[in-house]
Amino acid sequence: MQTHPPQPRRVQLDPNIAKAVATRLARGMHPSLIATQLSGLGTPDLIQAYVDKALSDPFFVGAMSIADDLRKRDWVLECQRRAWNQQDDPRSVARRDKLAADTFKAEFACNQRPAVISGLVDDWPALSLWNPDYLEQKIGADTLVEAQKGRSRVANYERAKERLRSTIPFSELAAALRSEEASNDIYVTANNGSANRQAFDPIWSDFHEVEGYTRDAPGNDGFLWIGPKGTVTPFHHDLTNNFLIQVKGRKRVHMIPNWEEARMRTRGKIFSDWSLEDVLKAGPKGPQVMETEIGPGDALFIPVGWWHHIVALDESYSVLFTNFTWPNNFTNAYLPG
Ligand SMILES: O=C(O)CCC(=O)C(=O)O
Repeated sequence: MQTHPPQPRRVQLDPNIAKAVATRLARGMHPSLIATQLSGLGTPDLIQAYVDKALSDPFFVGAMSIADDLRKRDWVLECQRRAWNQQDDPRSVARRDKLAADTFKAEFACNQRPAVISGLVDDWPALSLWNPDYLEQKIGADTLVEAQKGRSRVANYERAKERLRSTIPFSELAAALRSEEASNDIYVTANNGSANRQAFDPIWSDFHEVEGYTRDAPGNDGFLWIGPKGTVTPFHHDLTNNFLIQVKGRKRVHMIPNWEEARMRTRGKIFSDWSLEDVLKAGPKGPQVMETEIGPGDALFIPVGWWHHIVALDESYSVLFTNFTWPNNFTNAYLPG
């Protein structure tokens, strides 16, 4: 007599149950635990029937092999997290003064560790010169500049940055800088860099490359972040190593290591759905957060892929470099072309 292998029980698929079962299977959860977790959606027999159906589908089984690979990679990242937490103070960002570039490269850049380095730009005229009156006089009150404007009206203002690009006379930015009131409404960001390069040319000689760290790179010789007290750059990561030099004012910085990717609620490739408040409340289930403050003359190294959230505590002027004297080409490993 011919025998047939048992056929999976036929079920009329409820897409919500199918999705709930499939995501748990892909995370490596045992079917009995899936049945317990999903008891609100159906009996253990019904949930088992969904499990059998998924595991007999070659498309699902193919996708599961990718899920297995990803779980292995998450384990590698989890090992980094645990090892990092064995430090005495895993929540603080290292500080160094006048660090030689090759020591910085070996200790921080190649190890992908964040750091604040002071004393590298003490000779920049910008440190003593930049304020709203000086900039207005050098750039011109009527000169048109590009800024992100209307940020306070849009919840996801960084994701909506293309829509919020606005052309304003420099005097409008200067007035916002002079205001005592904290505001996140107007901010000249790195994203406005190419549009503003010509208008800001008169202040470009107020700063220069950081010897040994960054190099002269035509078309990539710095980006400005200029805004009033109260600007907020929400959690995101960049696809390059960044060197954010604070010229004037203080900024509070929260950083999350790149090995926290799985906990980051990533949205739109580089943004996160976490607010600062929620991430600080999340405790050990959430990503681990580091905190520091930068002030005039500090250079903050933000390793590629590290999440950061930055609040200006004062009227603030920063210069961002990505043109290190060593390679900084990581983008095409994620976004080819
Ligand atoms: O200073 C800020 O507001 C944001 C800076 C930033 O995101 C960066 O340098 O990557």
